Amino acid sequence: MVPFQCPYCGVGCGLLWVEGRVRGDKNHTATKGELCQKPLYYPKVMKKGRLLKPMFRDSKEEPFREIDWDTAYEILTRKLKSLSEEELYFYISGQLMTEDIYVINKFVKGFLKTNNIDANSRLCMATPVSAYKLAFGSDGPPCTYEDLEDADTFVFAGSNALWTHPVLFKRILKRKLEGESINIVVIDPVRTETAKRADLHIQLRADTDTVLFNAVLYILYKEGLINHSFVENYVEGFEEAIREALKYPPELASRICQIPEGQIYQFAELFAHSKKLISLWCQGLNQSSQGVIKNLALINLHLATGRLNERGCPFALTGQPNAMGGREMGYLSNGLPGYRDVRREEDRTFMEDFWRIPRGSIKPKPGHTITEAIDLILEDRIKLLWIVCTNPAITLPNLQKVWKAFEKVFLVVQDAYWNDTCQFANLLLPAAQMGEKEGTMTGSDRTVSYCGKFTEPPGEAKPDWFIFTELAKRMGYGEHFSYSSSGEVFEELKKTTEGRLCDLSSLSYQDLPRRWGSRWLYEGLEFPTKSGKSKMHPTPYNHKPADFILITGRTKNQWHTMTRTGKSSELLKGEEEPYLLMNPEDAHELGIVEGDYVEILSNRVSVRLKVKFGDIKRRHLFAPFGYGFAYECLINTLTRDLTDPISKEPELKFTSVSIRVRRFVSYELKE
Ligand SMILES: Nc1nc2c(c(=O)[nH]1)N[C@H]1C(S)=C(S)[C@@H](COP(=O)(O)OP(=O)(O)OC[C@H]3O[C@@H](n4cnc5c(=O)[nH]c(N)nc54)[C@H](O)[C@@H]3O)O[C@H]1N2
Ligand SMILES: Nc1nc2c(c(=O)[nH]1)N[C@H]1C(S)=C(S)[C@@H](COP(=O)(O)OP(=O)(O)OC[C@H]3O[C@@H](n4cnc5c(=O)[nH]c(N)nc54)[C@H](O)[C@@H]3O)O[C@H]1N2
Ligand code: SF4
Ligand SMILES: [Mo]
Repeated sequence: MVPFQCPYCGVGCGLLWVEGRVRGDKNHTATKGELCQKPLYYPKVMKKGRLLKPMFRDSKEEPFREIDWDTAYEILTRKLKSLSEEELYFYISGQLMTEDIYVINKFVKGFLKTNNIDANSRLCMATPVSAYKLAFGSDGPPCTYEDLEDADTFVFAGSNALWTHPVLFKRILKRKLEGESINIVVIDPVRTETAKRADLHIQLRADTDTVLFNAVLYILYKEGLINHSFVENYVEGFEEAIREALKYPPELASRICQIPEGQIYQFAELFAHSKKLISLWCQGLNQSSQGVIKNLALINLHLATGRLNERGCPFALTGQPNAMGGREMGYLSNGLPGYRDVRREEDRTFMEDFWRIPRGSIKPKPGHTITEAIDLILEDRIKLLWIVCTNPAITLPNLQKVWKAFEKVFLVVQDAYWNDTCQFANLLLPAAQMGEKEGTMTGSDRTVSYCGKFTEPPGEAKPDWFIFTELAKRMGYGEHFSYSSSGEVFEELKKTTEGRLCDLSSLSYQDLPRRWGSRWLYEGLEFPTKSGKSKMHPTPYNHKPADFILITGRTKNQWHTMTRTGKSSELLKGEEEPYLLMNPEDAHELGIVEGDYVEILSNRVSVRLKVKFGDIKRRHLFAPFGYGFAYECLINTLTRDLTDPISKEPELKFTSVSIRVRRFVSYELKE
């Protein structure tokens, strides 16, 4: 029996490997044995379609040839030494273990001396990270799962949690079905399976959440429902935020959001009078060019009503299983371990001394983000791109541009499976995955879990941290990377967090799972900001016109690009084909019937999709994005690489598209 954390979503369910089967771990403190379907089929797909040996080709026209690990390290050493640090770029993932992330980050920021490293969290959690830091001074989630047990109101904003965080949503639903008086609000342009379980579904126009939240603040202010003593003692920026909110009276907001005015009052009522209100939000609020503003507008409501700790919490749902661990290790282009930042001198010198490297080694300027890096490759300024544990040939926006960059750059792909990005690579490195290596991951509520090894990796696959350690040795940094196990990496990395908000220093593999921080991160209502207070922000709205709005997102049983879940016939059942969800009235106007194939156009390209009717707001369309080259359906050829100005997170949830119906009939002319 070996414990591990589920390799899929950020709920972070504690699981057990028992004789080749997966079970929930009843002793896991955060998730208590609960699990959904996805990990049950993990044993079946673990060894299907794996990368087994390092492979190389000089030119992308040639076929790959198998090489041994020594040759792979030689190629890499030569390459890394021949290029300047600004010509290198690393793109990693929230699905790596904390040990992997720490070693890679140390190697890149400390020893290659470049901050050109980013993670797929840029497409995911970068927005709430920025918003949390602006509002509270740190991006640690303020509450924990225990708060789901005694709250009476839950607001799911831009989250299809029944599909995407199922164990968490069902925990709340269970209380409701057992007769407790609980309000669930869902804010989503689509009547999702989650929305169907809500008491109040606010089906607004996409991207107008800021208007809704401002209008609620307007009502709370006008009706004397602000918690003034909380605001006076613990909040800055109230006046400025109110001044902006007053531009959105409910009547106007109802027109912009295209929702009944009464719903805005109903929602405001819950903020005013619930016992305890938790807001849970995800990519519907994050993946927007106004994402940080949307997040802040929701956080404003919590601060204005004092809904923190015993009265509630703004709780951003983490997408990937270890995006939290990545944040602890500072894996974005500006981060350093222990919630540190390259822009702060004391943080750099701490890490330089800790890593025993000369002062001034770590660059003070954040590196480029992944979408910027794509442009820099095309400008010939970045020449080597090393991708670890992510499949960007499918998941980055504006794919035509991405593919062009991938064709041009010297590309290293380090993955467990042959994924869609591999076809662009020069060098393929086979990685061990969950269960084939040891390490830790942190779930959404800050619980750190131990992930044990229960099977050998296939072929010559190696743990990610080990691959970088071996390379570092060959680059001459051996004494700094002399780890002989992931446990040794953990013992080192935890010291970087001592005395920090995310203090892991007292944890050890033997006594996990354990949560860092107290139940409420800001229990004493002291915030790690300059003033010690939290902060409200003015949240202006910018309207975006669109013909049809294309929303992209997830399916119930598939994990992103389906490298694992897509290989299980059980999980694929009912999800064999991509689709386009459409409002039947829009369809009728265009002469489309269910089952028709239509073309969606944007960026001067089109994608062909089968129409499915559903309850989605008019002039909105929804399509899942994870179906790759094998399905000839590359949704991210349609999305643009426009990003939020603060978080640099791309706008994946709002693309103005048009629809073309093409029906072919051929008649045979007979003489
Ligand atoms: N089954 C499954 N679960 C997963 C994943 C998976 O691949 N498959 N991936 C994990 C990861 S990494 C992540 S980040 C999470 C994502 O989890 P979610 O964010 O819940 O999933 P999405 O389907 O991307 O989008 C959620 C909802 O946002 C809505 N939305 C779009 N635009 C707007 C808007 O402007 N306003 C509002 N209010 N709503 C809007 C969409 O209609 C959609 O229903 O899921 C995690 N869990
Ligand atoms: N249009 C659109 N695009 C989106 C989104 C959207 O909502 N709409 N959502 C975005 C979000 S939130 C996210 S998180 C991304 C996800 O996008 P990606 O991270 O690109 O997608 P995954 O399929 O999860 O890719 C994970 C890869 O890691 C590999 N892998 C698994 N375990 C290991 C391991 O231990 N080591 C190594 N080296 N490899 C391993 C898998 O085989 C797979 O190839 O997509 C983003 N893109
Ligand atoms: S809810 Fe998420 S973490 Fe839990 S078993 Fe399902 S996919 Fe895994
Ligand atoms: Mo994500």
